[in-house]
Amino acid sequence: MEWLPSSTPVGLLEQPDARYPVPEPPRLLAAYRAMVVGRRFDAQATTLTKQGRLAVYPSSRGQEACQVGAALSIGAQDWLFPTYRDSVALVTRGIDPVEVLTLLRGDWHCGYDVPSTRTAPQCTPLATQTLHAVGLAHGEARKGSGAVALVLIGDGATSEGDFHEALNFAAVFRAPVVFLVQNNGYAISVPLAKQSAAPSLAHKGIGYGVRSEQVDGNDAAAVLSVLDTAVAHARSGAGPFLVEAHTYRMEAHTNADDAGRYRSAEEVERWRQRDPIDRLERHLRAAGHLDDAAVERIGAEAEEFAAQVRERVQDEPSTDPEELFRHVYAEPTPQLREQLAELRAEQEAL
Ligand SMILES: Cc1ncc(C[n+]2csc(CCOP(=O)(O)OP(=O)(O)O)c2C)c(N)n1
Repeated sequence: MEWLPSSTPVGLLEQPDARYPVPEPPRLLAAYRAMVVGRRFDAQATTLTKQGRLAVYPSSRGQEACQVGAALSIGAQDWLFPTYRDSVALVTRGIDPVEVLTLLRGDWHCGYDVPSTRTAPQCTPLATQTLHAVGLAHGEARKGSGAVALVLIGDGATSEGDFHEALNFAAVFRAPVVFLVQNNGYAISVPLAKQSAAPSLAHKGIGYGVRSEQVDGNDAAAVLSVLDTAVAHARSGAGPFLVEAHTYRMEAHTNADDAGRYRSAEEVERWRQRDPIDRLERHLRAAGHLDDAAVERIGAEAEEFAAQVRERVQDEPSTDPEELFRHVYAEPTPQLREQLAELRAEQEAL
């Protein structure tokens, strides 16, 4: 059955799979570089929370193959709809890393320019961005632009009604949208087994008539190859595609969470053995595409990237609290006017 996802997640790094080609070495090297830089950026952002420079940061350490795969599988004309956890995907897409962190500094709702980057603001309410992505993809199809929307979502968010409405609408209207579910095992402290009884999250697409596949989310070659297929499928007018990537969140939900309370150190260690960067590095070295000098050079590049972020984030944001009240309604409601007056009184009393 062409429509059913594979019974086991597609993997390519350790064994061939006739249905999915291994991406060419230059692409895998680009993915490796982006994963190393992304991980260093992620660690830097976590450090900035400890210094009080960022309010909160949801780490994606361990999920780099999904993050980088998402950004590299679409082009500049396509749209990306990320969640709060997808900062590494945005950095890989070429968005200024300090602009990516602007929201987490409490400076603005979104620090980057949405229309020119073709990247929606990082979405915190679970699954609402799936509907935005489908609507936008449908609009692009009607314009005949050839653009595709790729929407990122977590395992827990597939329990939300919005996700199901989005799948249904996308299938009926054959919208050019790709859903990438990063199944990282937990919705904060709730394991997948307590969230879903489906045989796989990829099966959730099938009931709606959405072509679906599951992939080893810690295998960068497989993630890229399956996403290539999904994006080509959507772009050709064949309709939406859902990819479930099996991965693991190595850190806590955010820096404010204690993951030791709901999962074992042995479980975390098992996943550390399947680290996506180590696996791609081993593959590239064995094939003669990567050596010690290149690894060192990329590591130094990642350090430099983090140093720049660190330095630039030291500048105090120029937050104007009244911005909260702008762009809400064309005509502010009486309640908003009242709240704004209260804020002004508080500011004056300071
Ligand atoms: C509509 C909605 N309900 C509840 C929350 C609170 N919440 C924030 S993150 C989260 C868990 C999400 O888990 P998952 O979708 O698996 O994504 P992950 O954080 O693992 O990347 C919850 C319940 C929210 N943000 N939005």
